[in-house]
Amino acid sequence: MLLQRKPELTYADVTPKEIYFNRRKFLKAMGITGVAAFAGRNLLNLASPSRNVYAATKFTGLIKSPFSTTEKETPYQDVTHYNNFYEFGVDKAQPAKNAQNFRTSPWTVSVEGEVKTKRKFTMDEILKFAPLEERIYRHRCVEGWSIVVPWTGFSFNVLARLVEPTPKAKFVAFESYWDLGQMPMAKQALAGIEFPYVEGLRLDEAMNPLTLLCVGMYGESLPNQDGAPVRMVIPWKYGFKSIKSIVKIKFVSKEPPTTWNLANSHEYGFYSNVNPNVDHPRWSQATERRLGDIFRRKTLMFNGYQDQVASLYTGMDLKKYF
Ligand SMILES: Nc1nc2c(c(=O)[nH]1)N[C@H]1C(S)=C(S)[C@@H](COP(=O)(O)O)O[C@H]1N2
Ligand SMILES: [Mo]
Repeated sequence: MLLQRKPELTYADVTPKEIYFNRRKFLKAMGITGVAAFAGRNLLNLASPSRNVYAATKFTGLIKSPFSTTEKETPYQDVTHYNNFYEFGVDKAQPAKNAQNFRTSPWTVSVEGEVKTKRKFTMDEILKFAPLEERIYRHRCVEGWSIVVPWTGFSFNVLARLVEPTPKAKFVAFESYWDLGQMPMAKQALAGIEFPYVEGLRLDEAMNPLTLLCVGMYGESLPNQDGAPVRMVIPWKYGFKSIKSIVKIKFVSKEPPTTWNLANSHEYGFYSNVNPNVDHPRWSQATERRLGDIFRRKTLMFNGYQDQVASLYTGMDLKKYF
């Protein structure tokens, strides 16, 4: 469902008075206390119950993250109409059109593998894990364009700590939703990649506080074309690592396969850290064009997040492990 930007409303504005004032009592009666109440603070559901309830959710009371850049945000229109989401077509304009009727509710994410507590989580449960933050990140696609987006979410390590990885867990494997009924273009013959879309991170990369489990952007739930209802955002890596519409998260002992590496291992490595000194065979990675800008700018090592992440790669030859 394509979002219209909505004016600021508070919970009280859209809620009948009795419900608003009795809400705390109601939550208590439902047994929803403590952490669960965070979601109540953050969520404002303006949806008609028909299709994607999350796609019409406006978040309130988001915590401002110290990890945010102060650079100018890319216009909402650009970020929602210039997308890579091959399940809905390979052209940048296609996902905004073809994902409109994508059903993202109900939705569950299965968390499995080397963890103490394997579990399936509903979106409602995920939204209650932690207070939601707004994180304004630079995001760079390997094709040479970049954006600055105010994402909504919390560190992935919150989820990881909840399910408790065992000592055997060394990597995390992610898998996207895949259904030819809803995604008729999600065929290898049409898109040139295999489905379901899969991605992976080393466990320490996944646990780094910058690694975001993302449920929204621009203060609202994710538009379908940007990976509703839940995706990853890993700001120091090329965009394709930030897998969309996640249905499975598996903690594993070996480096998991990743979609673009399977498609072309010479062009796409497992790590795929933004690195202006290592060119992609078809695109120089030295510069990038921010959507909306005319001139290109220099690409920064680790996309400018070197202070937070360089130590993850000490002693590694980043030309070899590209
Ligand atoms: N499931 C899935 N996730 C995906 C992709 C995709 O095709 N399918 N494209 C990736 C690429 S190449 C980029 S650049 C980002 C784009 O995210 P955005 O459209 O929200 O800017 O999503 C990544 N996640
Ligand atoms: Mo990308």
